[in-house]
Amino acid sequence: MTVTFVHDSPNTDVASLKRSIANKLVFAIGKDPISAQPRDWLNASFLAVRDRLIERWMRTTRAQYSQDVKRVYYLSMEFLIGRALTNALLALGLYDEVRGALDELGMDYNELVELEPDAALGNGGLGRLAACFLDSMATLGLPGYGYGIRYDYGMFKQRIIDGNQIEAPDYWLANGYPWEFERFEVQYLVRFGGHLQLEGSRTRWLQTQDVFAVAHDQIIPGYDTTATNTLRLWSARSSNEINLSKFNQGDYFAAVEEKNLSENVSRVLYPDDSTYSGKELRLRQEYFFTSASLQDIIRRYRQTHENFTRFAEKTSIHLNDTHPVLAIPELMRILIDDFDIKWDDAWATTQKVFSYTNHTLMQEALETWPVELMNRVLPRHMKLIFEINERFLDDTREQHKDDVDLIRRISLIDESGERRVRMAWLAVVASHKINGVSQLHSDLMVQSIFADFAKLFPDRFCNMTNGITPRRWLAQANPALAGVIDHYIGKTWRGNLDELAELKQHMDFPAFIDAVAEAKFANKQRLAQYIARKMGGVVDPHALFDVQVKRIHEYKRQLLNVLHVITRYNRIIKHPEKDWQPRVVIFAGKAASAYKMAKLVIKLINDVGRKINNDPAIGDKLKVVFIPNYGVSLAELIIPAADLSEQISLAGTEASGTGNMKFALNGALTMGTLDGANVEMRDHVGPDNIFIFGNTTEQVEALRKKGYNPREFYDHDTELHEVLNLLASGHFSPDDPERYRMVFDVLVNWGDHYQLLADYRSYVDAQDKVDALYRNKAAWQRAAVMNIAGMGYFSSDRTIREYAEEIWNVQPVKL
Ligand code: B1N
Repeated sequence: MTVTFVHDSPNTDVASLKRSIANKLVFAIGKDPISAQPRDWLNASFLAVRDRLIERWMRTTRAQYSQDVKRVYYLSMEFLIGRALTNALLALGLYDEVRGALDELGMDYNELVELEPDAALGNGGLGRLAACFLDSMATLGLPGYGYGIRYDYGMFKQRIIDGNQIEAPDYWLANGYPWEFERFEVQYLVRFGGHLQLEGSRTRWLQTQDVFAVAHDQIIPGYDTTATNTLRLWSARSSNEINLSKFNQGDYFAAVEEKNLSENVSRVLYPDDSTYSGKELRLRQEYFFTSASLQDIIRRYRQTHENFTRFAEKTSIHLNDTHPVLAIPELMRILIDDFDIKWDDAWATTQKVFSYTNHTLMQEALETWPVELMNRVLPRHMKLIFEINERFLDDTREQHKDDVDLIRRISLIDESGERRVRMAWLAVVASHKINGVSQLHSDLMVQSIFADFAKLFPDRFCNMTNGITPRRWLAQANPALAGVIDHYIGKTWRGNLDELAELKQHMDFPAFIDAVAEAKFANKQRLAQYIARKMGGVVDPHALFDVQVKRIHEYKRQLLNVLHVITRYNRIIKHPEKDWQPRVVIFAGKAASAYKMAKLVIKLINDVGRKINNDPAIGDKLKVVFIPNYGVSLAELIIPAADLSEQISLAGTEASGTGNMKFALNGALTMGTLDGANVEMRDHVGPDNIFIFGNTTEQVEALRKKGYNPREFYDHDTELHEVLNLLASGHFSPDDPERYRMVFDVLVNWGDHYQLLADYRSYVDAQDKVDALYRNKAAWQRAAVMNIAGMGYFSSDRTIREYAEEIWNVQPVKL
């Protein structure tokens, strides 16, 4: 039987949309227009827009089935999606129409969109990259699925009280989330604990504690295409609603508690970025979503295939860092235990299916799980990992005689102390491709953490430089600049960002340069208004906006930025008569809740701000602002308003960075080290249009080898000396003069791990060059345009095309 379906009101003119929204309000939300609140109108708009995505979605899914396409599954613990409404409207080309419809209904679009919660199911760059990748996969028509966890609580909300970060839970689902479809019928059992029983050659995993994973789907629209993809997130549901025997014995609380405990696995996102916490619940989360995803992937494959011979031909599974690495033993388990497939065949399939992205070289981020814990929580997987390891080490021994030191280093089990499983090693051994996220990072990766493996498997390692979606990060976030660009080169850059290079041809038109400058000024006014409204501070949009927004982490060196701020403050105090270039230094970012030093840096920024902002001798020459609760939506407001983008991590520590790209795309100039993707950005915008400072990775390494002594810099640079002394003196913390003693010690006495003092002079000198160039308005604007024009390469469309061709071997679906 074929069922035909047509939307009751498929039209997309203002009148039809108006009717749809009103109908949704009444018939889906159940509200009388007379008493409806703005949030009801917003939800009605979501539903009306969602209706117009659904037909595309179903057409795409049907086409994928009928063409028996190869699918790519992107497994990620984090998807930092942000808001969905404007993104969907721009993808559908219905932005003006829905605005118009709401206008006629008496609602203000700008006010309504602010009510949509950010889907903040991620920490920072890694999670946002996954979201940009979903956008690009859909836009390119690739059959790509995101798989992750539907956390009840996303990234915590940050409040700043007396200069301190205070965390509050982010219950983003409080008002419902009309974008998602809950799939009660798509449920898988995920098992934990229990024990193993051998029956002949067969291993049985028995007496487990089980939890259901329930699917929640979100439509991912492609831009300017009917191709539409799915993000499927798993939520935990207790397998035995409540423990009836306890209930019957009268212990009501114990009965309900068990249910709660098992459902905790999808309760909350771990707020750690680039670090690793090693908590049992985290391991359970990792297995929970990879197991459900694998079961779902296999179910989908088996709808059209009888056996596994073509599984690898039709399936690519990408591991976003090591967090989903348990998918490897999980696939082996399913193939061997559930489908009776021989080890060698199962392993060959596994190696063809998996690929893995490494996102950091930092030791503290590398996941290693104690064997004891793995044995307790996932005994079958631990056993499989041991066997994978044994076979891998045997093979290697054969080829490399008995290099025992090599074997010790590459073993999947770290035996140096408490035995631990090295998840990154497992990912490398089981994947056919392993990539870093910028050229520098990929080079360092094969020289450092994966040096042994790069010798064993040289063909597996490659680079995929990160990118960002121009739809959200230019068209949506910066309509003012997007409009100017449209006027000069047309609108198709949204789908082909290389076209921005055409802007260079207009460089000598003062009208063009002026229009770009006017857009920037309007964005700065917009941000200044936000700062005034939310924080009560007054900043002048004519000043240079110098912005560092990202997670607070020592390696990102927000503290180096503060040292420059204090330097500038000292200079102004000494020479108030000089003609200083006014600056507003803007910070935003969250600190992991247990990260003491990062929290102290937040306090310091706020203390320094309070002192400087209230000093009449400083006035408008220098302001310091910390904007609370940084996230995707705030980034869309802040980044378009920046003149200067601070990308100042110690060379060799930031794998790529993606904020750096967002700023340059919006016409900010970069103040950066030769780290991560900054290196490639310099190549694309030209060395004259970027401020590069500080030691290179090689110099950092050499300094470390020879024995870096920060005190030499403290002793020999009088300006630095003064800044550090002022910090330690309690000048910025009269209420607690000792507060920043530790900061001084970290830098001067305890080794200055991230070499701030070594880069200080070069940084401050580069900041002087910024002031000089900013005074030459025409020269600055040209450099800004060269940044915009040079950013085509950093579209995530380019990145995803490279993954599709070089790693996944997937083609677009034909529609
Ligand atoms: O991934 C981004 C890069 O642009 C950044 O340079 C990099 O720092 C970031 C453990 C991480 N690396 N590692 C993480 C996140 C959460 C977690 O629990 C590690 N994030 C990055 C995209 O490639």
